[in-house]
Amino acid sequence: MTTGKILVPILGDQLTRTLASLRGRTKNDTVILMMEVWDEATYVKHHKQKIALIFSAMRHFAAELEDAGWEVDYVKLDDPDNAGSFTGEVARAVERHDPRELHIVEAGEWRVQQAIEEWPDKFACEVNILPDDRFLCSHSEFRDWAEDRDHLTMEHFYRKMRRKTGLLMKDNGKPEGGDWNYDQDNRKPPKEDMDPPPVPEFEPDETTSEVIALVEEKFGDHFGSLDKFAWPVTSDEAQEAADAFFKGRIEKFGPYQDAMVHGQDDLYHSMLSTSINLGLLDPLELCERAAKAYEDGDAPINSVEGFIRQIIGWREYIRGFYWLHMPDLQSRNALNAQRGLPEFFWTGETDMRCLADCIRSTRDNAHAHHIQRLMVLGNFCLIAGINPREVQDWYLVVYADAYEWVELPNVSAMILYADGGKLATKPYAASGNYINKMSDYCKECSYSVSKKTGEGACPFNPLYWHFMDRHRDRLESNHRIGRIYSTWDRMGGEKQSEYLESAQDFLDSLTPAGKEWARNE
Ligand code: FAD
Ligand code: DLZ
Ligand code: SF4
Repeated sequence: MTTGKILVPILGDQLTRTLASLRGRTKNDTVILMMEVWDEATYVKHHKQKIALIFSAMRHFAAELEDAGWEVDYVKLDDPDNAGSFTGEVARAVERHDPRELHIVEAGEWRVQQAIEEWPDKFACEVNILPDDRFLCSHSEFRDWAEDRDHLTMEHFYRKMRRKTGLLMKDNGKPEGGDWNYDQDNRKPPKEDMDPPPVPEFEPDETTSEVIALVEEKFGDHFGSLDKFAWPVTSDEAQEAADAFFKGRIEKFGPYQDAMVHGQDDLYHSMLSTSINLGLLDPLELCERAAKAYEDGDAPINSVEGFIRQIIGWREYIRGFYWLHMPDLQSRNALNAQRGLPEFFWTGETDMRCLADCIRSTRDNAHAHHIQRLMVLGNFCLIAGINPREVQDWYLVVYADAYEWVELPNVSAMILYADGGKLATKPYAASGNYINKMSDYCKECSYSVSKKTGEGACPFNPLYWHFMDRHRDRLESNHRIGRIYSTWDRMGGEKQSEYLESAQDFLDSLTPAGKEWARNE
């Protein structure tokens, strides 16, 4: 019989003071374990800002817990005895502390959860794996909802979450404003004189600066730049970032959600995903604040509803979808896309101005906003037929908010249709016309968006038809997209050949990237 304390490992994306494993614990009976481990930092070659953000936020969180009187055993990456993995570090901690029990909140990622589920057999103490109740919808609730449904329509799930939370709901059970969804008001193209207030930037303090130096030293060959590191790394800073959003940007969040402007990386987006995913901000509290902004007349319903839908709708749905379809989701390739990811995704060196701008923002900020991820980068990968595994790796590496539970469904199912259509009712394929409508990219691009084929034509134009043509068997019967084939047929053989040859010439000109960018293989 051990007389030890309770060991509470806290993972890098569990930085929440009310975490289930901390609730109800007493300070004199608990040892908190936090670990910077080589395996997590290198299973893909994460953007340097992503590693710096996670390590800095972890170190700040540990310091806050210590200040509050908790015993924290913090293992740094360069500790010479560091075992390099969560399991190895927990084994060392079990030896050091001889705990009577170990309490851990389930992991966000399937890969890590598999390792944790082996702990009860590996360690002598009792291991308690607790649900992550920072999410509104548990795994079993999502499974129950998904059961017997042919199609997992997000809108239906979202309405269930609206009823469950009461957000934007009237006493009579009807949605506030009369509609569940105000997307029709939220597709405004950018205006010339848009001037969103700046997103707060957080100057690296001593802890962050130390971590930045560590990342430069150990992960110097990883993608991305640390020069503009300005992420919130504590819950106070994250609150400040949220305050700025609710004060200056939520009002126009809705209408300009899908707009893109060259060189303007944030527009009216909240820029809160890194803080939400780390656990520094409570997603439900943010939604309650948004609902209050509507009640107080500070923001219109279309902006507030749009923001709430992204969080209690999309974010929760994506997580449920991930756990429902793992591990198969990782290897799905319904459209049999086999082309390698082009090298320019890592260098940004392309004449396509839209892609170059999105990749620049990604490299400099470890961020690109939703419509850039979906309709520029994602749309390109879809219609160019890039292999899903390479696209998944890229998205997981490059964004500071990327964890597999949220990245993988967005990439595999939302942008690539690699799951065969369980999430999206149709592939999000678009020609240059869409990008031209929603951005100012095309005006100064060296390609011409109005030119459909041949020299100088926007590559999205022929690629779109090449995609439609090569997947005709699968897509023609899809009621949301099938009608497009009558347009294609009306073009006639000569025009069709021009499209297909232009697309093929472009695809043949692409240089594939080496695997070493994403993985240590
Ligand atoms: P806002 O535009 O202000 O939206 C508010 C919040 O809604 C976000 O902070 C986020 O928490 C949530 N949200 C919005 N859309 C989604 C979505 N599709 N899935 C889950 N949550 C959503 N988000 C991540 O957090 N991590 C990822 O790795 C990630 N990968 C993506 C990959 C692709 C291909 C696509 C299309 C989207 C991805 N997203 C991901 C969703 C979305 O792009 C980001 O959450 C958003 O850009 C973050 O910026 P923001 O905080 O300013 O978001
Ligand atoms: C992403 C990441 C990185 C780069 N490093 C660490 C780490 O060293 N220690 C840690 O606790 N967490 C890290 N993380 C976040 C984890 O990958 C994340 O907690 C799991 O993926 C959740 O399943
Ligand atoms: Fe992108 Fe085509 Fe527009 Fe150039 S013309 S910015 S490649 S959509």
